[in-house]
Amino acid sequence: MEKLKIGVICYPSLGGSGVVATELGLMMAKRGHELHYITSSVPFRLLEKHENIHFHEVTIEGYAVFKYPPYDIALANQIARVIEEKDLDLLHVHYAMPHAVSAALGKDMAGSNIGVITTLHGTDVTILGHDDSLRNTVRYGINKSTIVTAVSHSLKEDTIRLINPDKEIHTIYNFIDEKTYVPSDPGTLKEELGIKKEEKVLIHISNFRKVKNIPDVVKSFQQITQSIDTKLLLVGEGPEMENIRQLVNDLNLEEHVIFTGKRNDMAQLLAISDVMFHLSEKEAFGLVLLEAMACGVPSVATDRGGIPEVIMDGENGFIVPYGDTDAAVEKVLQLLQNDELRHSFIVNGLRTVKEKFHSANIVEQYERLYYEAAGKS
Ligand code: GMT
Repeated sequence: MEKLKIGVICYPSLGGSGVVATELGLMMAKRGHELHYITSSVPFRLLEKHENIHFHEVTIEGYAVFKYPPYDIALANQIARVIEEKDLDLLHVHYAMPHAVSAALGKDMAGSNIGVITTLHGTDVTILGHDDSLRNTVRYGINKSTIVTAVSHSLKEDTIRLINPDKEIHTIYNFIDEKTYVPSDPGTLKEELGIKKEEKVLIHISNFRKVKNIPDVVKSFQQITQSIDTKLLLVGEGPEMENIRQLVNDLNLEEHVIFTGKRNDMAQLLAISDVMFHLSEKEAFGLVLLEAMACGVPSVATDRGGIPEVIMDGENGFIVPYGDTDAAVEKVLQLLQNDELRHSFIVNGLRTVKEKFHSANIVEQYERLYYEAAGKS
């Protein structure tokens, strides 16, 4: 089949959607397609040079006349330029706002009729779809797309309920790079982080936003650490960081909670962890839960959004009702106190990663849509 020239628009550093956009691009590039990232900065995994991957930075001057720099317009301008100069076959837009709207404008500016695939990742619908001032714009961006995908059935249903777009929505699950996310030898990381060999480790990885509901993680952990010698690793950073630090201090947990900040050695951090702990209010998929599963770490997570599509309750992890910290404590303790149970969850989880979320299978689903959007199927 003819190889395609694909423009990719994403947030290079905002959590899972940027990771998925980058990993998908790397896998498409390996299949011989030419990828053109049109973003505000180079996504982390693309900092080193890769064959078939190119980067077109979106820059914007801070003119005094603007209260807010018009990034969406600068992005549309760059999209139009790249469509023309590189003769793109299609655009793949990750996260609807403002990317799907900028893509529609850029395409129009270039006088082009190339296909646009928009992948919905979560908060572009579940938060922005509740905002009266943005809902119509999200719907406009979706309706202007040639093909729309969502990262879980739950997000597809939320989109229909909140946005009611004219377009059909295809569910394509997220995936992970199976070479990076594998059970591995923890080496000396536990000691380096000041954790005793016999201590158990709970891990939470996120961008510290309100929807991640980290206060429930910390409050539950306080009870857990009273029963079992445990450390809590809080990995990442974000707007809620100071509030969480304050809560940790108020609960006198400073000795037990380790704030690692942003890290690039996720597989190693997971290698020293016993349970992944996520009590989100909203979560369209929960990429970190899949990363943990692939590294042999079962999760205790809430019944929200797409989480139950990743975690099968009682099989490869535990699902607890959102806000029910007693249930969360009970399930974590079960996993920490019962090695046999934890082991069976690990085995089932590794099977889930292979059977339900295998990258080759997911990448093929996207590739089929790429050819369809490019009119070359
Ligand atoms: O909320 C985040 O963590 C960021 C956001 C993003 O744009 O990366 O995450 C969303 O997309 C991820 C990748 O598809 C999903 O794994 C997350 O569940 C989703 N976050 C929410 O829905 C809150």
